[in-house]
Amino acid sequence: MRVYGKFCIIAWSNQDKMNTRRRFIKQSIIGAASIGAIGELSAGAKSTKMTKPIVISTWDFGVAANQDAWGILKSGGKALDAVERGVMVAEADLSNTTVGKGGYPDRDGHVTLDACIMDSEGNCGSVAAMEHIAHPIQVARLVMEKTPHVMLVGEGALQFALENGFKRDNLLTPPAEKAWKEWLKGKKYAPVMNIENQSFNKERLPGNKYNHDTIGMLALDASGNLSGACTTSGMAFKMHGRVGDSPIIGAGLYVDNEIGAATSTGVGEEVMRTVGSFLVVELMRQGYSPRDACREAVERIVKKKPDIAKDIQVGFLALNKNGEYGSFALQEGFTFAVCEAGNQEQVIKGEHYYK
Ligand code: SD4
Repeated sequence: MRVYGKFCIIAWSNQDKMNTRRRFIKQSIIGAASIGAIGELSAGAKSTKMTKPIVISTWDFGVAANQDAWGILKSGGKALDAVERGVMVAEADLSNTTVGKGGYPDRDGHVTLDACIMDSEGNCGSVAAMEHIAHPIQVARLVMEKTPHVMLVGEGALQFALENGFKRDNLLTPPAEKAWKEWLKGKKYAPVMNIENQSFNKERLPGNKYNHDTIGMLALDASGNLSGACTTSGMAFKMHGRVGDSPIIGAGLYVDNEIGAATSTGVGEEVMRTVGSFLVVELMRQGYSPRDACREAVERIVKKKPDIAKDIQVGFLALNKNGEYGSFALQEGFTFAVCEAGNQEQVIKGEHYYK
């Protein structure tokens, strides 16, 4: 149990003025490090003094993605450039059937990609249900930097990408097409994302190794600025036009440079219903540790939809301004990758709600 999360909340409720509150939270975070150091630390949580730069990302394939992000961070580069570069590794990996080219198509055979990015100044950009472009995260960044908008979808997102020099590509690889055709034989529309529970999955997605695994990446750079990125092909064999949480600012990703950043993976519908990543960041603002904030967001999902929650996976990952990180998931099996000075290839098992 993280002692300091609770400690902060109790004390915080006694503060009534905004400026006092702010000052207190800053003090709590500093205090948190020392209390955490003597308390018992949870798996998937960490409490230390300021750690920067640092980059963390969802799932074990985040290790390779973190390496590219680290290349930028270690030489003093910006968190924004690091997260964009990092998640592009997963987008380019053709063996990854849940992100970028090689991702499984929707039930009509279209590979539609979702991505978003957010920087330390509250700027953000997003694309959803976009076809034919292998690196949606780059298009999301362009939406952020070159348009007055936050989100472009479908045909409009594709048009914008092509107008800006992106190449049209066929994203449906032969293995993904094969898996889709296999799925078509059964044609059972019962999208469930819980790869970790293999026996549960076998019946619904025969022969399928991955039916989810978005990459969400959060980085704190040497200047102390946070950014995040999130990219996915979404739910395998979803309805055409279905969009999950991953490209939705506040659901799949949120960054507040005063406090911290959060991202999510798993069944997007439940994350959207609870505006999960925003919730995690707001909980950290109240003094929760990253791990406790993720846990509270998971519990919110359970409270709202207990019948759904028990059969699905959702995992949250969070990083605060001090470089402390934590995670929590509904089910066993969620992992995340951490890269920091002296320890660049860590894979950590997230704690989970259902035992
Ligand atoms: C979605 N959240 O489309 C994404 C999928 C995912 O791990 O994260 N899978 O709902």
